[in-house]
Amino acid sequence: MNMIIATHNRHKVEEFSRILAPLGVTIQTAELTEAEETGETFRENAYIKAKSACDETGLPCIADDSGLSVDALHGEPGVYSARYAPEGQRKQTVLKKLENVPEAERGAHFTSAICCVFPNGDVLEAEGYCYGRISRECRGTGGFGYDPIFLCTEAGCAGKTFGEATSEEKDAVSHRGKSLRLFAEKLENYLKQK
Ligand code: ITT
Repeated sequence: MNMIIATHNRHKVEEFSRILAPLGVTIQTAELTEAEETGETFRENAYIKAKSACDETGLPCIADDSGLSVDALHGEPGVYSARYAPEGQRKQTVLKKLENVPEAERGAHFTSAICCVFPNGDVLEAEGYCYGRISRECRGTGGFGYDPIFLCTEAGCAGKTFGEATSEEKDAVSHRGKSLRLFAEKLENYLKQK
């Protein structure tokens, strides 16, 4: 099945294509108006982005709203992950805030909320989480966003930041890998019922 991805983040496009292609879903990009993310949850914002794109194109559209939640910061930056500090200063802002926080209290997780809106109004949703800790400094050059400071603790990637992990290692355990694989399963069931 072909689907439009409602994102302005090229790294998400790459991850979606990588994860969904083997599951039979082909992703296409489109010139879309940037929807205002007024939701208070990842789920609400994913719906806002997918719905706006579906209204604009008349085609099934899929969106991801995601972010990093840091335990010692009471879940910040959370839904504000993309707006937490000026571009280029976000990782350092988190590191600075955690400067005096001991190892045992540096827990964090990523969330990915996926939403797909169909022109008939049907909605498919899925969420995924990935757990880890915030490192003491940036490590690795792979991935994007907060990847170099997210020290994954999940089997298969444990001990590496997502910046140090290969794409395959990240996809196998990441929030987006999990949400998209769950989404693909739901899509298959949805299409069978049609
Ligand atoms: P779109 O809304 O256009 O999809 P965006 O980057 O603004 O792009 P979000 O509003 O969902 O997307 O913000 C997510 C932010 O959370 C993203 O910009 C990163 O800073 C961070 N983030 C999400 N997933 C991540 C990942 O896999 N690795 C590192 N950082 C991630």
